[in-house]
Amino acid sequence: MKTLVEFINDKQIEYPGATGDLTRLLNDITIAAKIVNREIRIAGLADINGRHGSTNIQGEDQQKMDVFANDHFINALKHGGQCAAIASEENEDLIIFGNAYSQQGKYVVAMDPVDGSSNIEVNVPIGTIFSIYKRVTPEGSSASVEDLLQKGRNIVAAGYVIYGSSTILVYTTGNGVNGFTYDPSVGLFFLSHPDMRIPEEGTIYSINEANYIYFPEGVKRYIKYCQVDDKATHRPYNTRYIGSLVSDVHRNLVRGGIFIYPGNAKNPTGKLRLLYECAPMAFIIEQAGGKASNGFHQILDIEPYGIHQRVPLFIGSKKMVEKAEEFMFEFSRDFSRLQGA
Ligand code: P6P
Repeated sequence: MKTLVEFINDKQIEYPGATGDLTRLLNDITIAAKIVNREIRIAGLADINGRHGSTNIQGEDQQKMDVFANDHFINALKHGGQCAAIASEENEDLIIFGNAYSQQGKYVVAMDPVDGSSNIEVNVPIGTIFSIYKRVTPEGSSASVEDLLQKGRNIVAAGYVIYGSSTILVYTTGNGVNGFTYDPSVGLFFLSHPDMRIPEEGTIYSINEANYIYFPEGVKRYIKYCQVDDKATHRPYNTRYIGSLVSDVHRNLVRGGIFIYPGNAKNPTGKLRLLYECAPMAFIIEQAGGKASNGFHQILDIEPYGIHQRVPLFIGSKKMVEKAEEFMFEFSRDFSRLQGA
C-alpha cells in the first residue's frame, strides 16, 4: 500500500535534476485537500452549506465551501514557498504572492478550489481541479499574468480531487495518470488506481440536454447518433449527467465515455473555464489515452488570453470525441457562426 508521499518521492528519484520543489508543491496541495475533505464530509454539521452571500467574477453565487476551500488552498500554497502566483476561479485577479520567499517559487498554479460546490447541499460528489506551470518570469521577481496564460501543453502537473463516496486524488506529471484513495483513519492517500487508462470507446455520453435547442447542429446530430438503435456499435448509449465536471470526467476515465459542454446560442464559448477546468482535465485525460477539444481544436493547444476565459469542452474516450468532432466539422458553418469566427 504505497502512500501518495512515497509515490511522489519515488517519481522524483526518476528525475535526476529534480530539486524536490514540485514534490513539496504537490504535498502542499494535498494538505489543503485533506482540510477541504474534512469539512465536506460534515458539511451539514459544519455550517458550510449554502451561499456565502457574495458572487465571484463569473457572477455566480459563491458557496461557503468555495470561500473556505479557496482560502485554505491559497494559504497552503502561500506558505509552501514553491508557488509564486495563483489563478483561482474564486478571484477576479491573479493572486500574486509578494513575499520574497514565494517570489523565489518556480511554479504557478491554476485552480478551481471546489468545482460544482452547489452540489454539496444535495450530497452530490464535487471536486478540486488544479494545474501547475513553470513560471516564465524570472524567479525572485514578482509573478505576472503571463506566467498563467500558457497553453495546456506547458502544464508540468495536473490533478483533481473527487470528494465522492470515497475521496480520490488523481494526478499526472506528464508520465501517466495515477489515483490515490484517502484513508481518513490514518490521514493518508494510498495508491489505489495505478496507471489509469481511459477506454478508447465507451457507451456513456454526458451532456445537459436541457440546452438542446441552443446547441450547434453538430452536437444535436451527435446526440441523435448516440441514440440510434444499433447493437453492433452498442447503441443507444447510456446518458449520465451528474452536473459536476470532476465526477462526470472521473466516471468516464474509469468506464469510458464522453462529456460535452458545448458552446451554444446563448453562450458561444460555453460555460467551463479553460485555465482551471478544461486544460487540467484535458491534460489528465490525454495522459490516460483519451482526447479533449473544443469540437475543433485540442484544448491543450489553445493559447489563453484571459485567466477566466471559457471554451467549449468535448472530453473523454478518444474514438467518441473523434466521432463528435466529425459531426462538428460536418456542420461547422453553424458552429463558426456561434463562435463568431
Ligand atoms: P450546467 C458546476 O457548476 C460546473 O461548473 C461543472 O462542474 C459542471 O460540469 C457544469 O458546471 C454543469 O453546468 O449548466 O449543466 O448546470
